[in-house]
Amino acid sequence: MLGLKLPNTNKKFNCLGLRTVFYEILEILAIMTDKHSFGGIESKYTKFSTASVLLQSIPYDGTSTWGKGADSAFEAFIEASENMELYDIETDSEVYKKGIHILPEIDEIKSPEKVYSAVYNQTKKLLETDKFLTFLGGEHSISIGIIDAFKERYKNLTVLQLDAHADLRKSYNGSEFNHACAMHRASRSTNLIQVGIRSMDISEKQYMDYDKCFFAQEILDNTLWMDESIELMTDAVYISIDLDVFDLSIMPSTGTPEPGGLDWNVIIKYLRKVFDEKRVVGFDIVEFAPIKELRAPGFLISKLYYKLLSYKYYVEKG
Ligand SMILES: [Mn+2]
Repeated sequence: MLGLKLPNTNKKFNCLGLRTVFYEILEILAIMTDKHSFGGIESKYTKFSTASVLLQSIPYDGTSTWGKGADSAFEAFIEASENMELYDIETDSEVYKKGIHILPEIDEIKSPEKVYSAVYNQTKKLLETDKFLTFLGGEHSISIGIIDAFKERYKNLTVLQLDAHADLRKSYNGSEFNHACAMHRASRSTNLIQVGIRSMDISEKQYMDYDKCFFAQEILDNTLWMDESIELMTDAVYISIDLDVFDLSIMPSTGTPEPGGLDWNVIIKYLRKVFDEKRVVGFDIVEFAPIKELRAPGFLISKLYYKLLSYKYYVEKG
């Protein structure tokens, strides 16, 4: 057997087993970046060629106003996932067997504009694979390039934004690609549904569609909003989850935490309904800024990620 011993790893890489040079390069990059695997799953479930799910890390943290740290999110997320049970009670499934491949991270950081282009171009390429695309930030500005690529692929795209902040500013600190503008473009060119909002600037009112915005204070004491918001969605839904949608008591590790947020069980119940009734075409989870010595938020995020995959493959109807 031909084997290639790579630096800094004990893993033997078998060059004969892979179908194309493209796949080989991706596998080599994955081993060399030594990111472990999501959930510590065996290598037979992490190969690009056979995985149903692609996980793209975009650690960009350049425009965060404070609470920097979204750039160390991926490592903390993966570390927590390695200690998580991989059997999901609710769906009676082990979705990791669909295969989860971690792509080399997008490491562009020069400017918000350059990050936007890098993310947009990479997402365009990934959309050609027909695999299920998932993204982990990084700050919320990374969603702009992703959504621009998705809306070209899926006409009539709904973007479901779970967030404490409206993120509708046209530009901020001199850039349209600032995290405070994460949903401005989506609000102009997609069917944007906003859930959990409890903080915004008065200048954002002009861009907000109040019929499609479900403010936190209006949804905390009832569940009517779940069906109401889903009725407003087109069939193809891209989900963008800013972790500050959760209450800060359970998710303090974000760039700009806000009190009065949503509970884990409420968000999970809602997301399950969305997967049950719509076709979710991809999602991102952003604004994780790990706090040293505080491990619970990493577990929440890895569980959230895994729940979304379980719903995709075991709740969504063909
Ligand atoms: Mn936010």
